[in-house]
Amino acid sequence: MTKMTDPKKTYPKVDAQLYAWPFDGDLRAANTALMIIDMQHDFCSPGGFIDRLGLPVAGTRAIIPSVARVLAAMRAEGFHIIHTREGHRRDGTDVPANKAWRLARAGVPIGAAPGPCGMVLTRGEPGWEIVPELAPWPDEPVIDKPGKGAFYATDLELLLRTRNIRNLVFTGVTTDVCVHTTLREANDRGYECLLLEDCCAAINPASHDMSVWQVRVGAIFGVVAKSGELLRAIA
Ligand code: TIU
Repeated sequence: MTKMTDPKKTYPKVDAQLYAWPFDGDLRAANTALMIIDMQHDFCSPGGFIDRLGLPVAGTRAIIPSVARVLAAMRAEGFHIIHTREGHRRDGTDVPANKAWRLARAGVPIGAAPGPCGMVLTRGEPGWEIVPELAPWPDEPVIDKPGKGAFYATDLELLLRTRNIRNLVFTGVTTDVCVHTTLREANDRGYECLLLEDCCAAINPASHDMSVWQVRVGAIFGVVAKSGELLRAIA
């Protein structure tokens, strides 16, 4: 089980770019969550959605140990941990027509022709499960989302509000799609966002670099650090 949180313990700021994070120095386990975005077989494993599109999963798999280190450290200090999964209802009633059409066009239709990980992006299928190295603990919320952003059509915002969470640490895949969409949604809602650049990955490394740059430049959506900086602050 998660360690009891000392609500008053304040950690030093994280040495991030463009500024030391969080902006006002209020970094506590009680007001801060680790967001682990979509570390599912569909994005990280052979036979999953990305692999069936003919795209490499080496890059998304490669971050698993770094995310696991941050997860262990934040669990040990009693921080909130929130996992997300992209996936649809088995009957397909929550799949927008254009998403279904695009995936069929790409040769990996939702709800048809199961592969080694089952039907792609479908709740309950093996490919939809989170990789075992990062498996959620029973008391850690898992947000099931039908789209790229974790705020749309989910109870994430309600959950953050009822827990008084204000700071969000972003990890997961893919940097340029679901991580970026969720980070942008969070920033607009006033959440103080930190992206850990060595704990997220895109299919295309150049797109990852540009997505990280977009956050770092002008701190337009938040700030960027390597996981070592966060681990140093909460050690
Ligand atoms: N999790 C996530 O980023 N979903 C995607 O659809 N990613 C792609 O890279 N397509």
